Amino acid sequence: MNGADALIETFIDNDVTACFANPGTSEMQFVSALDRQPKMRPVLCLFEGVATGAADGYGRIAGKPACTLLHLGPGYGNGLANLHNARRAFTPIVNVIGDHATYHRQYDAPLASDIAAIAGANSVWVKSAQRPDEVGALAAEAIGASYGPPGGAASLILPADCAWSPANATGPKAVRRAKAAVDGATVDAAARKLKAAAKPVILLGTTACGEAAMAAAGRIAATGVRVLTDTFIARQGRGAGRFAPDRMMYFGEMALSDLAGVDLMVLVETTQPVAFFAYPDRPSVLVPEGCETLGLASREEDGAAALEALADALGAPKAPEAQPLNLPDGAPSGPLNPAAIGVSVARYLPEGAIVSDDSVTSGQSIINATRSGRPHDWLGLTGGAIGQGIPVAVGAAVAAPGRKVVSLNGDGAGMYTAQGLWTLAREQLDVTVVVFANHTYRILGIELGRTGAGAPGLAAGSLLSLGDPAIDWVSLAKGLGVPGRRCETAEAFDAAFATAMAEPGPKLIEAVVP
Ligand SMILES: Cc1ncc(C[n+]2csc(CCOP(=O)(O)OP(=O)(O)O)c2C)c(N)n1
Repeated sequence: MNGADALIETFIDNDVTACFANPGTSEMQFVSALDRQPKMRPVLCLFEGVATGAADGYGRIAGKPACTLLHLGPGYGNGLANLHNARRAFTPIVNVIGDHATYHRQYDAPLASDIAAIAGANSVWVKSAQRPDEVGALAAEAIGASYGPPGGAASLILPADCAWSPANATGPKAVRRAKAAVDGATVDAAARKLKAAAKPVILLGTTACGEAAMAAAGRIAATGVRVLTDTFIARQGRGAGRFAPDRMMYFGEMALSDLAGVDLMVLVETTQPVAFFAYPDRPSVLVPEGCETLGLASREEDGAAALEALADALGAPKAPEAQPLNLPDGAPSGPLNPAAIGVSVARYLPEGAIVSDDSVTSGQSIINATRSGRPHDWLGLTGGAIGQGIPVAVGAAVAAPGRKVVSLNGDGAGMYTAQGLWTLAREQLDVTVVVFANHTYRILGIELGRTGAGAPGLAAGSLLSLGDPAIDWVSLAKGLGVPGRRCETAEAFDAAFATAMAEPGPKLIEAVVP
């Protein structure tokens, strides 16, 4: 057994069984050790942003970490944006970052960099092995750290000599810390204040949107208290039979007008809401003036149990408020636009589907249309770094064979990590990729006005348009092994989406929208 074997054995002993990888020379021992441990599923990703996004999607669905395999600082750097999204989703992930052999570091070879510094800012835990014998123990530590609470990416730096030298031990079972219980006095105080408030709301953070928390929140909503979630949620069960909270609006002024008159905001596993960006003369903090904020549970605490206790303290009914099944009456027709696509998605999205959403301005129509659809899970863009729609779908599909995955992407967003299409084909994952081909960074056209930057001239417009040359998604997908179709009418999309939901395997639909 060498250090790489010890690492992989420790992963398997701790139920870490998927590895999203883009290897290099320093990771060759890890690659070769995979041949000796068939329980680890290696998934090749042709860009590290696909590997890290896939690990995020996997963790959100499986509720346990996958590992990534990344090549020194540059490999980690390529994967950073989707690790940033994972950090905001609190997803457990273990990054294995290969490094030069310990004795080679002093020579500052071309691929050398300060990996601990590069990874540190975005990791809940970062350590480098110094000896092969400690690799297993460090792996167990990393797994434990990735679970939090709250969860996140732990980064284990693996020097090549620690991987290739003999190792005498694998690591132990990882220690998982439980969420702390919220004390009864805090729950009682929240109940008293909610009863006394004229217009209270409860705001759920991304880690307080699991099944138990949502059911408890749905009970509280049945007493007349409005429940909202943060704008982007890592994983939210939606559709028929589920409680459907509102969500904080994306644009600050809309959020504040939506919250007008609110005098109490109870925070559950989140912090005070703030605007995504600052704008001249607009507020950063999205708490109405005069509104009191009250923390019920922090992210380290058990918000679901606290909500349950709060529901009891408020005398809420046992049954949560829930959505009925309400599907569209008929097929959409005419010009293709996000609203028509929403109708088709709601018509055919099967029960148990997973939606990976990176659809930017096209998304709201699909979110609205599927609110009363068949039960499904929605994976949102928690960190605002676009380019996760295809990678997160890769990981979700690996985590949940047998569930249909739909990946919704702006055409701008999709181009960050289009390499993920190849992994969909290679692994024959049951993922339908929809690309909203509006041939522009539409949101940035809106933001140009909102930031007071004025109307775009020729130069500014050239940084927002994707139309020249127009991206041919069907050819791109074909080149990467995924069959694709271009749809220009509502009827064509409806038919293509129906087929994609009925047949297994990867598919791409280029939806030409305004
Ligand atoms: C990693 C990263 N780079 C850049 C941005 C800035 N950004 C936000 S939205 C956007 C364009 C989105 O365009 P598209 O996906 O086509 O969606 P549309 O706005 O047209 O709906 C860009 C570049 C970002 N959020 N994240």
